[in-house]
Formats: sequence, structure tokens, C-alpha cells
Amino acid sequence: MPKKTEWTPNTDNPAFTTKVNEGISHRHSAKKKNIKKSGLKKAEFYINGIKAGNRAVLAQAITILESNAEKHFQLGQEILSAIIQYSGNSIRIGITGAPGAGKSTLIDTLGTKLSRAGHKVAVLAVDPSSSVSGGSILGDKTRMENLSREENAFIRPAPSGDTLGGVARKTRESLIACEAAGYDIILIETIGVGQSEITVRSMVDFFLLMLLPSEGDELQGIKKGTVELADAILVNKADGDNIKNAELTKHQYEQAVHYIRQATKGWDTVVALASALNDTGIEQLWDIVKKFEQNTKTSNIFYNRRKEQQLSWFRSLIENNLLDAFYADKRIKKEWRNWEDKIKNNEIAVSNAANILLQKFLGK
Ligand SMILES: Nc1nc2c(ncn2[C@@H]2O[C@H](COP(=O)(O)OP(=O)(O)OP(=O)(O)O)[C@@H](O)[C@H]2O)c(=O)[nH]1
Ligand SMILES: [Mg+2]
Repeated sequence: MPKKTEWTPNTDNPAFTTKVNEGISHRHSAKKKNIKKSGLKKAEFYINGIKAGNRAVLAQAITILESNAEKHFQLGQEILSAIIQYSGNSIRIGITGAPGAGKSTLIDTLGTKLSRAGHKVAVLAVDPSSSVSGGSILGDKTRMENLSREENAFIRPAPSGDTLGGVARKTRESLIACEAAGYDIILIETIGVGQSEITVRSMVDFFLLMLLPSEGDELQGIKKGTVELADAILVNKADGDNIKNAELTKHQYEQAVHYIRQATKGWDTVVALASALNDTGIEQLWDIVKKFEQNTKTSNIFYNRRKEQQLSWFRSLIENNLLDAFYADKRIKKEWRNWEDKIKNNEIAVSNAANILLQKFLGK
């Protein structure tokens, strides 16, 4: 059982309008946990609930989408097929940065402002470490006290107990469900380790990299590749004694971005300062996002990127499913050892063995 987040009350409290649902940590566990209580309903129930913007039903639907059980998969696909036409009407923003850079604090401050301004804000998380630890790190550490009390907000911790590929599928499908429920701003938090930032970049319109103020001129443990994914770089914690270093860091990155490829054609990466804690620079950050949206919509890059993202998702699903099917194939499983031995002993050319097995799989 995942640890309770620090900010959730011990007892049900109507003041907390956003309930954090547990992720699913094991195969089929959805059946045992969240879903069983209320029993599975027909697809109509979830479809209507989502269309009506019912947060509790949205959360249940996402639990179904996150489940790996076959019967949930069928139900999930039925729900998705019906709501997909209502999705897409949002700006999708990815936020990455080193642990402790202030991503959650920024989401709390920015999200609260946007909710109060009448937007519907959904927060999702992609946490690659969850597949290793079995627990949702972002979920446990999520401390969005203010945003969690907003009626216009929906916060969902990272799905756990899966590969990054699995987490990515679930996040994409959750995103569609949130949009269909009327959320017009989607914020996706991810720790900038491994491949997760590339995965998140592939599902968002705007990508933000958060940095800490630093004295050195080194690129603070962030891979150069990550800087190249960013539409904006925010040096956070520009407050108190940090202000000078924050300005220094901003200057260094302003120089650095001249030498890297634009993450989005026609848009120069912006470097800005903020204090998520003290709420400075947050409105300016939102202005940058709005300007980006306007520019890329005018140039059609916004829409073209989304189409391209859909297609690459499609391709990666086909590739992953083919791989899974291949390794799950009974005939292949039975002979696998044998072929491995032959290859190790140089009894057959690797390409020949691969070819024979593939032909077998394809039933030729
Ligand atoms: N001084 C200062 N502290 C901040 C600011 N933003 C966040 N913090 C603090 O930095 C710590 C980490 O903040 P989080 O928002 O949890 O950082 P995070 O990037 O989400 O961290 P992970 O999810 O663990 O990767 C907390 O103690 C925050 O209160 C800021 O603008 N100024
Ligand atoms: Mg966080």
C-alpha cells in the first residue's frame, strides 16, 4: 500500500476537493482495490460522468485505464473511443528538472492561480522510478496543498509498477480523459532522469525545464539533451540569498541556448527567473506560455506537432505490442532456449536464426 501523501487528511474531509487515488502497483490489483468497492459499471456510466466533468468518475475511469487486467482494458478502450472526440482542447505542458528544483511547488502556485482565473487544471505525473521502487515517488512527495483545495483542479499521482512505456501509455490516456472532462490546462511533472523527459516531451505542446540557482558555470547535472527539449528554462528559487546566483545562472543559460537547436521550430528558448514559493515570476512565465501557444498556433506548428505525436504514439504501440506478442508466443517460448544455445555455440548464423524464428511467429 503506497504511503499516504503528507497533505491528505486522515479522515474524509469535504474541504479536500481533490482526492488522491492510489496508483495500481500490481497486475490486476485494480480489481482488488479502487474498483471493487463500487463495482465495475458499464462504459456509459464513465463516459457520461467524464462528459459531465465529474471528478470522482474521472478518477475511477483513469483507474480503469491504468489497469493491466484484460477486462479493464476492453472497458477502458470503450470509454476512450467514446470520449476521444471531446479531447484535444487544452494546452499540455511538461515540467522537468532535478529533484527538489521546485516542480511541485511551481505547479501548486501556477495551478492555483489558473484555477482561480477560471481554468480547469489537471496535474499528472510521470515517474520512472516507480517501476523500480513499486511506489509512486512523485505521488508520495506531491505537496500541492493549495491546488488540492481548488474545485477546478484534478491531481493524479503517477501510475506505478510498470515500465516507462506502460506509464507513458497510461499518462496519455489519462490526459485524453482529463481533456474530455473539460480540463483545459494539463500539467505533467516528471523528474529529469533517464528517458522520462523525452517521453513527456513527446506528449506535450510546451516543455519547461526547471533549474536551481548555482554558482558554477557547469550545466548542473542536467544533460545537454534535456536543455535541447526545453521551450523555456526557469531558474527557480530566485529569492533571499539566492537572487544573485539565480541571475548568474539565467545569464549562463541565455548564452548556452544560442548554441543549441530550437526545441520548437520558430521559437527561441526563453530563460526566466521565478520563485515558486514567493510567487514571483509566475505570471511572466504564464505570459511566455501564452505567447508560445499563439505563435505556434499561427504557424500551425502546434497542430502539426500534435498530429506527429499521435502518429509516433501509434507506431510505438504497434512496435511494443508486436514485441510482447512475439515473446509471449508459445512456439517461440518453447524453442527459445534451444536457439540461444545454438547461437552461443556458433552453430547457426544469428541473422538466420532470427529469420527462422520470425517466420515461425508469422506462421509462414
Ligand atoms: N526558497 C525557495 N524554496 C523553494 C521554491 N520552490 C520550492 N522550494 C522548496 O524546495 C523544496 C522542493 O520543492 P518541490 O516543489 O517538492 O520540488 P520538486 O522539483 O517537485 O521535487 P521532486 O518532486 O522531489 O523532484 C521544498 O522544500 C520547497 O518548499 C522557491 O521558489 N524558493
Ligand atoms: Mg515534485
